[in-house]
Amino acid sequence: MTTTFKNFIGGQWIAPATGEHFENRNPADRNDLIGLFPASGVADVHAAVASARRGFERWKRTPAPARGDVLRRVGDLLAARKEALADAMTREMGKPLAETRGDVQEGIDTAYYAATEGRRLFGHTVPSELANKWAMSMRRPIGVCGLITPFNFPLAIPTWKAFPALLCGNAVVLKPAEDVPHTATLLVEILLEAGLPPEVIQLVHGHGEVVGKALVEHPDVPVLSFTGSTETGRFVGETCGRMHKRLSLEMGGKNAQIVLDDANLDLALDGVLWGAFGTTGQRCTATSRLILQAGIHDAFVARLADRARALRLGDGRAAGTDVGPLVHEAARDKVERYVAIGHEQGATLVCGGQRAIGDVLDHGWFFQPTIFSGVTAGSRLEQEEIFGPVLSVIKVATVDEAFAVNNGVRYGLSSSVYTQDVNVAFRALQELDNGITYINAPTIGAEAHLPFGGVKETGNGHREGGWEVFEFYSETKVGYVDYSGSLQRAQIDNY
Ligand code: UN1
Repeated sequence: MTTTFKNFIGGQWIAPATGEHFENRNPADRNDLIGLFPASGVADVHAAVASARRGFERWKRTPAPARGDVLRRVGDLLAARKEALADAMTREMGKPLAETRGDVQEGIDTAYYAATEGRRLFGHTVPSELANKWAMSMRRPIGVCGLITPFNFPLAIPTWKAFPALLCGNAVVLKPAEDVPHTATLLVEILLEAGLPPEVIQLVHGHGEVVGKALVEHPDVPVLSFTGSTETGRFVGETCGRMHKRLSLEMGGKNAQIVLDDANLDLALDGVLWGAFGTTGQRCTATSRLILQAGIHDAFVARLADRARALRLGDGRAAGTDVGPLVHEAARDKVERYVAIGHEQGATLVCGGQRAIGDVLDHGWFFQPTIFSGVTAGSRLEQEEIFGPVLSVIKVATVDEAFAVNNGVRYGLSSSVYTQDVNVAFRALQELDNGITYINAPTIGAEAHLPFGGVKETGNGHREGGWEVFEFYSETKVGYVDYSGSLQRAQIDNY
């Protein structure tokens, strides 16, 4: 029996006005149909926004500590259901259970962090330049927030956006990626169970070109947060710019791990394997470039190839699996196109480069962990985001050259440097053009209570996570109270 899932609009689970649905299948086994999900239309988005506006009127009057209490209960429920959520997530997007458990944990951390923020949401009180006048700032909710989220962190990224948005007193319309509608459904169930008033959250499933677009273009959605490709982000940015909307963009990456001659090579090896092939390379923070100093280059590549060949591909729900499938056929096609580009451009294939086949692997979108060496800085393989298990190795002579190669791409999310030299480590923190730099750790591993985001074409200056995100989801209001009993003219009377 196939389950047909619904949207959550207007305080109830409801079928889409279009009457249409799309299939959600397990990428590790395309015969496994998870269910049918709404292929919603513009009318569904309009109904969701109208309802969210009602929800906002009520929620914005709920004291922030009480809003935080709801999120604390959300954290408790996520913790209680960690295993079931991880299983559902692996089934619909493929990464191994250890990783989906981590994904849930990131949601739990985000919930508890947001809950405590309900008792802070600091403004400032500062002295006025005039006597007997009070001057302060405070934070106010904004309205309906449209959240468009990707497949690779099906739980964590919706929580990064929704929890601070809700804590700040906004209502939310969530449009999850078509590949992971089930996890989003489970998350909304938890929000409701924790006591979030129904119209404060809306879930609209469907395709980006229809549902995402309608949300971005809706005049009653003043705040948008989007994680996805730089190309789609450009459309979202143009529309939001024209409509004067507040927008947070989190887009592509071409992250590098630098290994210098003095590095602890065992550590660097573990780091690059996890950074490049964890989540099958489908993280914004994935390591897709390995910049090696000449002294250790050949030995390191040889050891890395042995380790990469030994990674076990398979169903992420099976014990012993290191690397799951790609999320869908188009993702695997894209990886294949880049492997062809690597060959055309004269890079040397060190390992992988093929679809992974045989037995259970034939049922899913598997691709071998792939490494190219001899990749030239500036070549397409070195410059473009692939979002798959393909690592490009670039050989450099000096630290300066390594830093220049790291910075020579249009993206700037994360970077990593393996060295024992504290001076080089601190130089890297200063000089690498990324939102996050790791020393002696891989390019992935961001924690929920620090700002997450990138420079250049990765983002538009905003950060998710940490304390900064609460500024994005609230508006600064300033209050002056003059208790002098006379007209005091700022900038004039005292000067
Ligand atoms: C992403 O890469 O899309 O740092 C998000 C990490 C995770 C979040 C990554 N905590 O890899």
